[in-house]
Amino acid sequence: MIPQMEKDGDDMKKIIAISAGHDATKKADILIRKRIRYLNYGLLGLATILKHNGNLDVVVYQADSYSVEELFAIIEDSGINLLYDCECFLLSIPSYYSMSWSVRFCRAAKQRYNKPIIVGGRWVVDNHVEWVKDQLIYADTIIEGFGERKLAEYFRFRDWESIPDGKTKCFDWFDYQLLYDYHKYQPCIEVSRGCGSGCQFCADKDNKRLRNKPVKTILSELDKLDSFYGDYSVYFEAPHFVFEREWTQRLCNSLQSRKRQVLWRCTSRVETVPLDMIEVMSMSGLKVLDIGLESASHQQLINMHKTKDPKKYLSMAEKLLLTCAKYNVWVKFNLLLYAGETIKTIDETIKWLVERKELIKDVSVSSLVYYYNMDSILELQHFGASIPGGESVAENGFVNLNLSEQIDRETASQIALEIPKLIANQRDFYDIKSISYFEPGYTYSEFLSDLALCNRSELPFTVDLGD
Ligand code: B12
Ligand code: SF4
Repeated sequence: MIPQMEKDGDDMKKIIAISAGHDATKKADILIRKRIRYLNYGLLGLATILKHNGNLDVVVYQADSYSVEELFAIIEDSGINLLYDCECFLLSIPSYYSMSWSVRFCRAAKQRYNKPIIVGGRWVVDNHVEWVKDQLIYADTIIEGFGERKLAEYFRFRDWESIPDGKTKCFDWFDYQLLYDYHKYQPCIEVSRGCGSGCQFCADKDNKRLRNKPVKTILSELDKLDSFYGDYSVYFEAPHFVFEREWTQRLCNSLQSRKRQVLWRCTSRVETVPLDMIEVMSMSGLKVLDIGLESASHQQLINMHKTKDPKKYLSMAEKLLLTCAKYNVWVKFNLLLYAGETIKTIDETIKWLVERKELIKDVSVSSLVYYYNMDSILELQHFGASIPGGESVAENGFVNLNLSEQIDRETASQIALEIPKLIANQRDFYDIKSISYFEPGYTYSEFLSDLALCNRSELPFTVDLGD
């Protein structure tokens, strides 16, 4: 069904765009987790196009860790009467972890308000529309892939064919004022999409990377942010930030000549960061590099198709650490416990990290998850991984795998919690999250008060307060 936007008096009815929540964890550090806000910039970008290219009235709400009922209450409290003011719901599902929340949302929204519900989110929906339909029986329309042009067509923009396909272009900007409570989210700027570097565990491994967006577009986005954010840092979003040399030089020069200096952060690979440019990047505001190191075990690096030459790879990682330390850029490593992991491979990784502990600000460790939209599981099984008995990926869209006979998934998740404690204390954790993740204005002393109520053994850092 294609809606005609209804006019109610002079007011056009609103499109209510929702980023699906995830089930609130009962984890011991829940108070701190609630201060970390993951912005669904894919949805905010779509809303910006609906508003500014289609002249539609749209508001974005992030469900974060709120229940469906809490979210409805937040929307109503913000002045929207869902029964009378809402034209339709757009639901963005950012990962399979949000599926169960989405099932509850669709049921409640349909039964209570009976408005069209349009669902998207390519990491979940693509190639599994039938499965998603079976789960979300109250959803009206499910849209695969990038949403820019498809939503323009759905809402009958006169010039919908002129809206670029998301495969070919990033968002030009985000209108943060469309996001309810935007001041609780640190802003980001999308720089590139896709990657194609082939890491076996990653959903973006075969997607072509777009070249970095023009520096002048980034500068105009920063100017907009200056005008309505107080103190802020910015995440330059790209699944794999590639430092195209001339482009990076231009970006750094431009950032340095701005009146207001903004700290920035991005995610990249060990081999991609040009060490001879760290100094200039640091001077331009680069504060955190998130690096997908993934492992320091030679065997595991090869298994996950991260590199063919682990020795060279780890020596590059070390040089990167030394250079970043010299120019006061924090490095956070992302690590993945992968198929075929053993006590020996984990020890190898831990030893490498601990020997360089003073140079590493933090690590974030996860254990292999098999998602519905990944390649066949055969290669993972060949390395010794298995789906725990009685479970199947079609149940929830993901399964936490046993990594090997030696390391089952419970052991893996315990190890994933222990490794960061060897590297980071509460100050490191606070520092690294305060760039781009914590709610703006969340102070260290508020963090310490929240920390006092947490169970220390379950925190991903040590607590070192001299008490
Ligand atoms: C950047 C990123 C993040 C960012 C921003 C997320 C975001 N949604 O914008 C942050 C750091 C917040 C993040 C967090 C997480 N992420 Co993440 N993330 C990525 C990454 C690197 C790129 C995402 C991206 O391309 N964004 C760019 C925008 C433009 O694309 P998009 O979000 O897909 O939006 C487009 C379409 O999906 C569609 N669309 C979206 N919503 C809607 C709604 C409608 C109605 C329609 C029609 C269309 C539509 O149109 C959009 C514009 O084209 C990917 C892939 C990778 N290489 O690792 C992983 C990835 C998406 N993340 C993943 C995961 C698991 C997570 C976490 C759950 C991690 C965790 N365990 O905590 C959290 C979940 C956060 C949450 N609130 O749910 C997985 C998802 C796996 C899966 N299939 O479920 C991925 C694929 C990585 C992987 N493991 O391979 N992530
Ligand atoms: S470099 Fe990062 S984004 Fe690219 S395929 Fe590997 S894990 Fe995915």
